[in-house]
Amino acid sequence: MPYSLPDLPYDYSALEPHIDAKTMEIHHTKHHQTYVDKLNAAIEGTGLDEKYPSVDDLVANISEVSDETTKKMVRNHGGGHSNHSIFWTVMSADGGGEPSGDVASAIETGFGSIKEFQEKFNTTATNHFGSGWAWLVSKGGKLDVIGCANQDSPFMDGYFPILGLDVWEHAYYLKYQNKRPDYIEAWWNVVNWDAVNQRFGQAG
Ligand code: MN3
Repeated sequence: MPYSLPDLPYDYSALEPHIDAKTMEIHHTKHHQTYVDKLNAAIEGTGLDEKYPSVDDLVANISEVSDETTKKMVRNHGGGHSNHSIFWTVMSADGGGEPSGDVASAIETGFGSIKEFQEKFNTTATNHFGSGWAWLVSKGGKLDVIGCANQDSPFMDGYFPILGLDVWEHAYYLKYQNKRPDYIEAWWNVVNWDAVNQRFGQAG
């Protein structure tokens, strides 16, 4: 079965005023939909969607795609589909505040403190050159913060993505224009720490 656009778990206006409704609507219905459509077109007839019903598994196994053109499409559009599907779920109208639960303890162990983690994440997101993402990831039980170019997925490098921030201009330009740091600061107010804790629990 072809991949499909997931519904958002909230209204387009739910993350206001931190992320505006127009940005959310365009981001979901245009940008994310296009990743899904182009991924489906690229893998049509390959059976990859049958072998990997979860796009996360598809991008984690991208090395199995031997045709270079198809591989490039899976990298860009499969990565885009996976990244955005995670992104929507780690935000919430009831988000923000301090992390809690197991992920909070792991962050304190891994980075020294919540503050040091957020500083590292902010620096990675702010300084990422061009389009891409900042991620809190897990590998072998160890947390790290990494930047990914374009729509590259942490799964492609063996990481499990726990929390991600889209720093493509399409994610913030309508409201924040060139002020990416303001967008990053506002975004912490919508981080869904319950969902982040759930993802942390799923990480290997
Ligand atoms: Mn995006």
